[in-house]
Amino acid sequence: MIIVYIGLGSNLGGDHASPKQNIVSAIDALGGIQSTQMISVSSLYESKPVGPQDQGNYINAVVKLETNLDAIELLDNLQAIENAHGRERKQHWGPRTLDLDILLFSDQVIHNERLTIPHSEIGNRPFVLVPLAEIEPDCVIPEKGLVTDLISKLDKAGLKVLP
Ligand code: A4P
Ligand code: MG
Repeated sequence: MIIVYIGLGSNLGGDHASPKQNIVSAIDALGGIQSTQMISVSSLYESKPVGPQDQGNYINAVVKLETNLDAIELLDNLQAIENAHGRERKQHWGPRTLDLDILLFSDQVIHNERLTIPHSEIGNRPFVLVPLAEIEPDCVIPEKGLVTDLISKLDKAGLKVLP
């Protein structure tokens, strides 16, 4: 079994759901992936958008899973869950009902046409690192270092934990 961390993000509702409801529903769907178990779930966090500013605030969370899938099989499952939540791909870093990113896949470094792991922006994003550290304070990110050291270099103002 391999330990993986998935970053969840949403800043658009669908017909029947808010961004927060999209995240809650996606966490449920992640727990149902074949050959995969949910280990832990962070709090939900709200922050201003990184990238284009003419979009709403994001809700983010991180989950820890254990899986027998390989990284591409896991990505296929994540993209199916994104699609089931009304994901449309229009603008890079633009608004989305659901974004599921593989942050870490064991301690592996992967670069191919479909995957970059660790996620390319992981070191710059408090809305990823803070929930990751909440569930795994000793987490080491390959090629970047200890999650808590990375967090100490970032501006965390504006990142709010949801009650
Ligand atoms: N891909 C490559 N590596 C990975 C990986 N580790 N995990 C490929 C998942 N997918 C990966 O992604 C495009 C392609 O990335 C996929 O087909 C997959 O093969 P996408 O989700 O369709 O679109 P995108 O918007 O171009 O890229 P991405 O990586 O999802 O964007 P980001 O970097 O996640 O940024 N602000 C706040 N506050 N919170 C947010 O969550 N998110 C974004 C999106 C912008 N601003 C934000 C937030
Ligand atoms: Mg993505």
